[in-house]
Amino acid sequence: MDMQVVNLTDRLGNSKMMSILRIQTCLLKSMVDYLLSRGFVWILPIMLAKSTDPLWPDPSYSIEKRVEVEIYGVKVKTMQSMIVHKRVLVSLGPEKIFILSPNIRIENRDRHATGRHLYEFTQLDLEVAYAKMNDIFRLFEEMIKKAVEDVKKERREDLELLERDLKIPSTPFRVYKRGELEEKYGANWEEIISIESVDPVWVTDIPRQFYDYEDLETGEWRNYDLILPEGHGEVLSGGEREYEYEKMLAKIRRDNLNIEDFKAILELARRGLLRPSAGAGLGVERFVKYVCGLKHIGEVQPFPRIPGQVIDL
Ligand code: ASN
Repeated sequence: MDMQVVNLTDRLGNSKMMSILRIQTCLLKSMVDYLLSRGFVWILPIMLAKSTDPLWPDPSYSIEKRVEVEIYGVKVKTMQSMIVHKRVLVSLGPEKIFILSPNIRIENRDRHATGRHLYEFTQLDLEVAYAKMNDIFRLFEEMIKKAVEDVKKERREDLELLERDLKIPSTPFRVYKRGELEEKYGANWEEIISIESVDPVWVTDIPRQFYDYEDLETGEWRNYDLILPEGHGEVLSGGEREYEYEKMLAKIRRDNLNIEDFKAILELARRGLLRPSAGAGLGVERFVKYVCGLKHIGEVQPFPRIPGQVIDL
């Protein structure tokens, strides 16, 4: 799809775009209602901070540029994810929080071809103090199932216009270990499992950023991705979290990160104030792409943010 020249009159007035936006509205309302009914506190996003997600080391990102700007004589980064802020919030403030969080990740321009990457997107990002992996699994399974049911009930005509035959996912979703998938399918496991599945599947034990919990004795990472069926691929990542000072510090050093960037969260951990927690973020545009059965994620955004393609608006 050529998104270089976006004809806005065609794009925004188009009945397909209107259906997609109505479905997106229905999904967001359903998920927000679900979280509020379970006692979550709705936090507003922040966009500039000294501390953000390093997105490193992590095989799923290929960041071409990290955006830093100077404000008031201080260097800040644009938000890559609010993971650090989420951890601080559930440690000192409410124990269950969510944010509709805009993230800027300047993915390598080659990624326009995947149909799944954006350089600006929004995640429904949540965190729960003292939660474990299975608590987060059950929460997202229920929330996703309900959101799909609501769309089928309330946006039937829009689904018809998009010629989308949408299956209500069966829960609980299957859980795989990354290692077993790698062994069976090789490096391309994510794509293959996504194409072969009829329901979303959980994949656990993925070596990545310092903040996800790693069992140093067994080598197991208590984190997870959620992979959508029909080739739509990964839509969510999350994990149980590290909270011990020495361990976190050692991992930050191991990853060659700048300790200064994580000063605040390290200080909380050092004082024993960082609570154990678990959480995850669901990519809103990817979820909408799946529910609508679209080929390219750029179709979801009124003003597409496709890697390598900056439009006039
Ligand atoms: N939101 C994710 C999490 O909760 C982090 C990310 O987006 N990289 O783990």
